[in-house]
Amino acid sequence: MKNIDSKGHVTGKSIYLDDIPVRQDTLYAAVLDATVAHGKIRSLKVTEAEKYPGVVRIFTFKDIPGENQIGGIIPDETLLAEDEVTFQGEPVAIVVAESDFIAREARKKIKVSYEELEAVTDPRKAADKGLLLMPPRTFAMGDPEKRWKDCRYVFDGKVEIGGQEHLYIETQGSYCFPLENGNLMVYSSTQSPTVVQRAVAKVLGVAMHNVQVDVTRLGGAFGGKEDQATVWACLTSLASYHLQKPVKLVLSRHDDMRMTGKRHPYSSDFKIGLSEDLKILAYEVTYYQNGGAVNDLSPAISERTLFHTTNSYFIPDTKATIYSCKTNLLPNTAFRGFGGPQGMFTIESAIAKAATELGVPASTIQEKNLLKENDYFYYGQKAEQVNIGKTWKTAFREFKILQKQKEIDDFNLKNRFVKKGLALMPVTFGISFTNTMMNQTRALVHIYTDGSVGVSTGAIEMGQGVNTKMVQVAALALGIAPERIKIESTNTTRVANTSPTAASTGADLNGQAVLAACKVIVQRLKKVAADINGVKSVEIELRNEQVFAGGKVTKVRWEQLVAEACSQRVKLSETGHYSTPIIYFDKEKGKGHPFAYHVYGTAVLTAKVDCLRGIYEIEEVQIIHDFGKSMNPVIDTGQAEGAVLQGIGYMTMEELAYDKSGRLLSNSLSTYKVPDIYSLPKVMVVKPLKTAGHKLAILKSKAVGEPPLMYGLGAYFAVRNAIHAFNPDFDTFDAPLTPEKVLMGLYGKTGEK
Ligand code: LUZ
Ligand code: MOS
Repeated sequence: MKNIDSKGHVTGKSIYLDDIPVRQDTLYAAVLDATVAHGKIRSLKVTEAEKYPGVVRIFTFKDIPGENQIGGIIPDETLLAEDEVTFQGEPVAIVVAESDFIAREARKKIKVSYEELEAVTDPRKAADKGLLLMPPRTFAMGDPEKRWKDCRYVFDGKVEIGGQEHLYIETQGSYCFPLENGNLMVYSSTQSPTVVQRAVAKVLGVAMHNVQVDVTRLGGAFGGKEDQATVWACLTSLASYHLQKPVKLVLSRHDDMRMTGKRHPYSSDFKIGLSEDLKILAYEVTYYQNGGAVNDLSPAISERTLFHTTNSYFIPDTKATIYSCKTNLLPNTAFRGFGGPQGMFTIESAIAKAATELGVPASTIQEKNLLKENDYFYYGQKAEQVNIGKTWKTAFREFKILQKQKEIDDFNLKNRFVKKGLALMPVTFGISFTNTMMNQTRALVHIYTDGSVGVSTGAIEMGQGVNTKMVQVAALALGIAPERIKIESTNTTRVANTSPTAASTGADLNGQAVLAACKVIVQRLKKVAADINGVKSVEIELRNEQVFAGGKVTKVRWEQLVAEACSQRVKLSETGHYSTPIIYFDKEKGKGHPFAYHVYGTAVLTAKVDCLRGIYEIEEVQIIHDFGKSMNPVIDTGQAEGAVLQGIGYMTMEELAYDKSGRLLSNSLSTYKVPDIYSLPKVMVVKPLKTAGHKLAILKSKAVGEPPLMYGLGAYFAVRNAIHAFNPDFDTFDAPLTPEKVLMGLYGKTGEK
């Protein structure tokens, strides 16, 4: 089935936050943000800005009627700075005016003077100073300390991996207006309506039921709107609450890039030990996560880094420790993969280092250590229905990897100034929120008297096609045509206490809730149909919009059945609730069964490097991916391809630059390069692994949002291997591997920070 949003998107008719028709008297907000990364606010003068024609009012923390606190996991984040700022881009005040333009102009007239304090931007320096967002955490199985002596080979090293800007097409925003009796309507560009609802209620000092949050769809999010949509919703709510007028705030691209957190950069130390026959016996890693100024989602992201420390490998003795470091950068946040990529990049670097030192292809070590059925993940979960080996073997066969490697070796022998490299990237990603409690959701299904259907869920459509999948689920469960089903906006008054649409779980969780609701309604309708036909309910089937009795089609069609049920006063609405079974996790011990299942896959990537100029190309990306039994191959393949390209961008060209004072230099599209159509590899193949799917995946169709991003990590190693063919001394793990770093890597042992 085609994505139900395709037509709206290509004709420009889809409604995003900025397209919501504004009400009369709407006012516009602009946010004044801190210009120093760390400092005391000595004075804040708004008089001149207030006098600017068209300005209605300027708000600071003093205007907050409830709590000046929006921290989600840990309450350490003010909505508006009080006497100190801890990152550049931190909201200090908001200007509300008759137009967007006026608000932005007046913002320039506000005078803030700061007493600058020392800014820390490096996570290791922060850790040295004891600046941590939370106590360090360790997961372990066995004890590497006791294993090094058994290892034939031991290598250690340091790994740097940069952050990443989300660059969703739709910037962040919120539109808010007062309803009667002190209630508030909040449109927000959020992945987490409930997080927004809770924060607005807290900031205003009202109950959650006073705040209605609604989301039609997002123009991309990638994790950037899991926690960081909250600020803008709270700010417009604050203004709207005081002024009793509609208030709109849509960030300009520049404001968005300057004021929102990104993927966490990490700096890590690893030690890896192997046996004579290249089994990895022990692995120890310490991560220094650059968390930025406040926690935001860092605790959960650190946890997922620990979970994905061994990627697709079984390593009997593993110990991983993470320091979540408090620096004066923007609060880093969720980004597709959620800490997983940083963990996986580190183990892949360790393997690449060992391979180079031992003079074997990395794939030899990778292959020998792939996770097998009934192995244990080092966090205690037994590995079941393991597909990593299958995807690996299938990739070798289908993509003729041995032959490809030989062609590359021949090419490198024949060409002095152009070199090629190949890398394999196996991926194993756990599906479920690592916080067990979040794995729940609800849906609300109405059958209207004409037989049309309205479905509400907690899922946010952000381009990933979750609404299309919900239509498919409901159509299948009710036995009717997809055209009869409408997916409503995501609204906290229809579906309450939602988890964010995140962790790749949107379709799984919400789909199960839709199924549950539909099943109850179907039972009721079957009873009505059974009475009409004088048979038992169990003999009735609803499919193709028709009632079947004892396997034979009857004269009763769907809409007649619905009309009859209604005349019999049968309830045609239902809610469904779903919470993932099986999963649990003991956070103290670091052991449990946190994931419903894992997604597996293997990618092979090839790169070509121009050794005179340092420019490169990712030539081919070929993937065997475990979609389970995909319920929508068009959507799922699109997700996989987009994710891979986003991963390649992360590894090769997207470079966040901060100056020493903590100011983001790469704060616009002219200074931050993302992949475009020309970055698309000449060959991009995503083939599904043939498998029956997993019973905890919706309709056996596995979650697809995040796992394929990590195939992109292979781009680093493909380019690295090409550089190696030219300069065997190149030995640094420092992503992204930009053309500048490639050029320097070709001509020396550089790249080290
Ligand atoms: N968000 C979250 C996530 O709150 N918990 C998670 O485990 C997670 N995983 C991936 C992406 N977002
Ligand atoms: Mo997320 S990184 O919001 O799934």
